[in-house]
Amino acid sequence: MTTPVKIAITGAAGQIGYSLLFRIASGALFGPDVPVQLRLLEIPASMQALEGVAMELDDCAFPLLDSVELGDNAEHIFNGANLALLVGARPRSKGMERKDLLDANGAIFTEQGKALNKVAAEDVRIGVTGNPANTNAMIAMNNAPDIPAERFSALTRLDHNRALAQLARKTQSRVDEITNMTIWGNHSATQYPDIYHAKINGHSAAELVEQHWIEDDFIPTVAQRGSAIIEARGASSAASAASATIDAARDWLHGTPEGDWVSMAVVSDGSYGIPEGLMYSFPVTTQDGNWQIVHDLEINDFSRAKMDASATELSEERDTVTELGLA
Ligand code: NAX
Repeated sequence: MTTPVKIAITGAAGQIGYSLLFRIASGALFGPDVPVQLRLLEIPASMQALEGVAMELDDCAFPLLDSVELGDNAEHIFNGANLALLVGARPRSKGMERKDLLDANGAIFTEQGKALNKVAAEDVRIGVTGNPANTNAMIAMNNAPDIPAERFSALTRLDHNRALAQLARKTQSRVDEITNMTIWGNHSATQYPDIYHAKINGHSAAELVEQHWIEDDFIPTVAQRGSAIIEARGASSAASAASATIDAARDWLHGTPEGDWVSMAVVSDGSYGIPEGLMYSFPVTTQDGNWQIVHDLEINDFSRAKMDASATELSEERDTVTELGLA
């Protein structure tokens, strides 16, 4: 029998967790032949809810679900994890300043980075969905000195998928006819969805749409999609965020198709003038669980300004967490 993969998931009793666990247990991430062991982390106050979720996992009788471990201790849950999906985070509550949010989450991701450093498997990959995802991932990375920095990534795949869907709708094409979409920067309102390199059936996407659509419709719709969903649903994106978390991990581990790339927030090596060490979303190709930033793309002035604005925001977040002693 194939050795089961150990997947640690934090915030497992939350809304994203409620979609994510069942899809992973049914084989959506590792395919129909690989058994999975779920190791689920929650805070003490949510352990009872997590037990309910685990009962439902039992009741699905998933053939691929080898075991489920629940706990509120990061070192216990991360023990031996091959993949850690860090979804749980402290949400912004009323009256909370950005700095307070970074502080509260910094404490969580400092502790989890240290725990991963101590007990995760040699081959661990760590995907951060919990917001502010880019900076949380940077904090975890900086607190795990024995894990290579390239093993950390923050989720901008939901933004990437949203961009594909909007472009497909506008051009009356199918999402699988679109390649080379890019999200640059932070998973926040400053993100820059870039279609200047995207292709639809091999043709330049930017030539098929008007510039004013890109500026006045496409970019704001993608960047503000999360708020639009909260407005409509009364709750933040959950199933789509879970789906993107799976897409991101699957493509990271199993590779991108020839000629295409995906967007992942990864540690900057200074490519495209983005300050080193920031967790910034780039176009990347992946192979055998490793990613590489796509180099030498031509960047026009419009793109440059937007890429820099998002880098500035991430630098400010980094300054704040550095002042707080978290990174
Ligand atoms: P929920 O509030 O429904 O669930 C979060 C869960 O995390 C809760 O059950 C909570 O008890 C748990 N938790 C909090 N601190 C924890 C800790 N230290 N260890 C373990 N568990 C902990 O939020 P949900 O809608 O599931 O969203 C989860 C996170 O994803 C949020 O930070 C959210 O902002 C973020 N998102 C990120 C997206 C992205 O594209 N990167 C998009 C969707 C989503 O907004």
